[in-house]
Amino acid sequence: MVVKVYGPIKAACPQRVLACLLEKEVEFQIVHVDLEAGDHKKPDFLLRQPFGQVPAIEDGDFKLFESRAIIRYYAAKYEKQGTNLLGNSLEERAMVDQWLEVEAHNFNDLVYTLVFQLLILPRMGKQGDTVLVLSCQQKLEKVLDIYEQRLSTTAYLAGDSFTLADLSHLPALRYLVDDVGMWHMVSQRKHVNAWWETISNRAAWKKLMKLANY
Ligand SMILES: N[C@@H](CCC(=O)N[C@@H](CS)C(=O)NCC(=O)O)C(=O)O
Repeated sequence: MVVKVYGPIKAACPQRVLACLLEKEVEFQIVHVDLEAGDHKKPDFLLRQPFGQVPAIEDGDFKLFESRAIIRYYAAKYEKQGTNLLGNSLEERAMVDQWLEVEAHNFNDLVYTLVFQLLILPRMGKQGDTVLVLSCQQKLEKVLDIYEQRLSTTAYLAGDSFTLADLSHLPALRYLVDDVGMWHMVSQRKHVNAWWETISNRAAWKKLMKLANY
């Protein structure tokens, strides 16, 4: 069954899902949703994602939204296929969940705000809020210091292998490094930088970047 992924390939949250499907070697079809045209707020899309956001998936009769719920689902559904993204023991899985929660609650919103203020608003001809940018940047520095500390003890966030916890960071990290001019926040931290180099060079992520025309 080919999984339909609704969302533009260039948006970070659909990329989280696509990176997971590529790691798990699951066939998918991208159904483009035009955010600029507001297609994600139209009634037929709201039936798939009532909050009017991307991504959403359709897998046969099964429909799901929320990118992290989707990646957890596919990592479990195809546990024995492609890369093991969950960890083996209960404790390893708990560590994956811990760092997935950190990504969602401590990391993602800060990067999302920076991208919105520095990239999306200017594209719409509006100016970003410099006070908000500075405050987010300062908070993100502290978060990345914690990552630096963690990654000085393990190669990946949840332990010795690449898991959903690392994968989930890729889209927002790419925006930070490539699009909002904050490469230094990663490069000046030895272990965060080595981690980024390793995870962004994975075949699945490179394939997605090629598909997205980066
Ligand atoms: N928690 C949601 C967040 C989804 C989200 O923020 N999607 C963004 C694109 S990355 C979006 O749809 N933005 C347009 C909007 O919110 O109107 C998820 O992870 O799926």
